[in-house]
Amino acid sequence: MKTDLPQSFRRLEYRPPVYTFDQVELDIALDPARTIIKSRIEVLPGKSFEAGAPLVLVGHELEFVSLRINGEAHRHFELTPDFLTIHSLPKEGKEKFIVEIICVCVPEKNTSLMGLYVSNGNFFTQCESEGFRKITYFLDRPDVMARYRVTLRAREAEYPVLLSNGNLLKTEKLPNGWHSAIWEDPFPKPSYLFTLVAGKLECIEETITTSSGAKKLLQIWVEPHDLQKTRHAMDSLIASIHWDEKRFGLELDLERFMIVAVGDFNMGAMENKGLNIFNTKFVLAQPETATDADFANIESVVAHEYFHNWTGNRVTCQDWFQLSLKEGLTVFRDQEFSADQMGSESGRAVKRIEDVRLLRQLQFPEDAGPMAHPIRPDEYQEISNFYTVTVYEKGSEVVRMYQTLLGIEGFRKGMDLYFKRHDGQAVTCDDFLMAMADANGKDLTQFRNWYSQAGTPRVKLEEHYDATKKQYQITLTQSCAPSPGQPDKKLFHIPLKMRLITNSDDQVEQLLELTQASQTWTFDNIDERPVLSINRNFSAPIHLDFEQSEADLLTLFSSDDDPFNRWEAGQKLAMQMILNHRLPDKQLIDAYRNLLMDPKLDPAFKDLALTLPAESYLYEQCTSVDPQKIFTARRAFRREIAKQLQLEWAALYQQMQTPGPFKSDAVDAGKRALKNLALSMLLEANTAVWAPMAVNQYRIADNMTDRYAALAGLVIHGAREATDCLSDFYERFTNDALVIDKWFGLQSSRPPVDGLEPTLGNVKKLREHPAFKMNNPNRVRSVIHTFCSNNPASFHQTDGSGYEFWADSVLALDPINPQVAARLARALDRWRLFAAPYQDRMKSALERVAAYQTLSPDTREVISKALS
Ligand code: 0A1
Ligand code: ZN
Repeated sequence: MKTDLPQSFRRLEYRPPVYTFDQVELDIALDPARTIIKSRIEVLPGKSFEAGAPLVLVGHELEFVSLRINGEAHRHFELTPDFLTIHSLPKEGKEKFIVEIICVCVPEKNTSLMGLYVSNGNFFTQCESEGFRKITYFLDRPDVMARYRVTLRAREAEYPVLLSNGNLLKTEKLPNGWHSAIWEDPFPKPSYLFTLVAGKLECIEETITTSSGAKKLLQIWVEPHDLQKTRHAMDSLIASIHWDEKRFGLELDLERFMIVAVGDFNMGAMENKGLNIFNTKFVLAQPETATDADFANIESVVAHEYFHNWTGNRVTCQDWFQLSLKEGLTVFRDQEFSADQMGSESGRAVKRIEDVRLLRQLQFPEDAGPMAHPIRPDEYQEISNFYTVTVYEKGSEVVRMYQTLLGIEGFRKGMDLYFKRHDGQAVTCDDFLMAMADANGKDLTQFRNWYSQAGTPRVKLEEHYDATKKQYQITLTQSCAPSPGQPDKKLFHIPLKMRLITNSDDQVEQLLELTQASQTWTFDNIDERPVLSINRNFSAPIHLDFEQSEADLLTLFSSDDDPFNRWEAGQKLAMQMILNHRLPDKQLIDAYRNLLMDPKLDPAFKDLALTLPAESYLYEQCTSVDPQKIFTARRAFRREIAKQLQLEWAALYQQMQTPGPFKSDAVDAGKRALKNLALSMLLEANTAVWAPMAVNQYRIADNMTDRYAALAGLVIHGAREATDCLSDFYERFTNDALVIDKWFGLQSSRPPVDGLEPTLGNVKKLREHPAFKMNNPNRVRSVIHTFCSNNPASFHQTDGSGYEFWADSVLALDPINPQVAARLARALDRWRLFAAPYQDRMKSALERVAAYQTLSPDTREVISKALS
């Protein structure tokens, strides 16, 4: 019977597979209109096997052609849109048997970009999480790990390059202009790590020697015209390989490792074994076309995918509820790598601040909204909706807390034990926790609650100083608000790094472990009232409720030796004032000035210290958000800093110039960041006066960071010169899709400017622009997602026009690409947090989308959870 109720999958319903696969042979004849897939699978009884059990394979949007078992045509099967159920197996399935299936798929019609698809005339696949079922009927689940041998066939003139996982065994010319390549992957893998690529591509390559003395071939494959933009990705790959050997003793296990770039991709990149597929955005860069942020992102995504080779591929997930096992751990590893690449302690701190900013801007709202879920979710309807900032970024924070609790060496011991126990297996988050606990003899029972509970814990802090006893006390009380399906929360194990700042400088950093509802710590022999620096380096991902005086915050902001907390104190001061509609007072302006002019401080740190908290983070501090009021208060606060420090900004703009040839290192990138903040502040202070300087920077820039920053400053501040520069930018870079994405994105992100047409009108025009393509995720994200998720003051209008645009866009995108649509659908998640006029209109827009009968399961889950 067909039911319209969405199907839910539950973690506790996990059963090991009934059958499992040993060797898998695929023979794929590639044709955009009709690709023929022949599979030959060795099937064995699995852990849940019972004699006579049918073999149930999943398949989606496939044309079934034939089935053979042990070489004979087999008729005992049922075929439904999603399953091929095979009955009457030889010897009741008790012994190994061979299944051979032929089926067909249509890559050129595949706009979902899951399974096998065509992008700019070339073939690519995306199988995580459940894309392999769109290529052939299979046990498409991560705990079925098989060895693959793959034969690819295609017309040679159109598809000269044929790639798949592992090692190339053989290539051959075939009749009628076809050719073939046979690839074999020596490592057993789940189907989500399978991939193939075919087309007109070229590569740069390098040979390196790894720690054991083995030679490895590294290749980066791109469309021929992009070849000169691959150097940075290659350097990042080599650095990642060496870093993983040094930090974790993990060596590349394949003879060759390839990266391929594709312009149509739903996510950032994918860690397929030995053949990573990347969104072009995270591969292609040269100074003229990519910003410093792009360079840094490429370095971290290349590292992330490479690190998955061990954390994800060698040891994979038992089921998709365990996604954070590989993702949280791998994000932690890439964050640590990028921090080390900064080349200094202050650089490490800058990276940490950037990561925490992102967490608070994106993950804290998620954790407080209708899609809140533990890093190891208990239930999902569509797993692709759970590639979230919670699973990734909060997951990484949880891994970081092990390191905080166990120390760097203890953490390494835990990692070593994890690989010793589980190499080649599909395991759970619990297995990881047990490896950490056993390797260190530490009881981590209560730490488990970080995996099972959603929501950001709150820690309330009360301090007391007794001058006569020379005693200082702090009391910490933890709580966590209810989240969907979790009304009551258990206590968390929260590691808090702290230090008492005193004039005598005699206190050292300590680690407090908050495990009870409320705990008090007493510090003796404290001669004068100290200033508390707590949750240093953001040791726990919590909300801290601590009414620290402005005087203490100013002390921390000017002298805390923990750079994270120094930054944090400044953020807190600014946040409190903005939310109270206050402008920065003289003391704060003086503190900003001293910080900006301190020659010992890293320019990148200064840039972050003077960057105000994001609007989305400010929303989370309120009970009834008026986005226009918050925008106005934040902007007024910023303008005041800009005006009061205009001389300093002008001086910094000069001091931070980086003469000589362009260098993309962290030092010069930090200088550019601060210089461009100075430019933006000058434009904020007086647009008309400073616009010519911005135009000049735009014109003479030899790199995209400076050119884009100048253009952005002009656009965002509504300078009259912006129009000409925007046209010039489009013409200069017409043929570079990633730069044109920036052109679209910048216009969509323009906040309201007095006297200018609201941004929505322009966004609608951009959607009609000949270069706008609804089936290219990068383009869609740069126009639509940017407007709906990254331009709050333009999006949230009392007339609801932004929400209507959102609803129209979700409905238009959903039939083309459900994953990209479902992500856009999340833009209204926090609707209940807003003041009445906004909230009512958001609800109507959500209901309009919900009323659509034919929504994809992806979008349906997001919308129905938002409304529930
Ligand atoms: N595992 C990848 C993320 C990823 C997930 C799903 C995809 O399907 C569209 C693509 C990529 C990572 O963590 O990098
Ligand atoms: Zn990942």
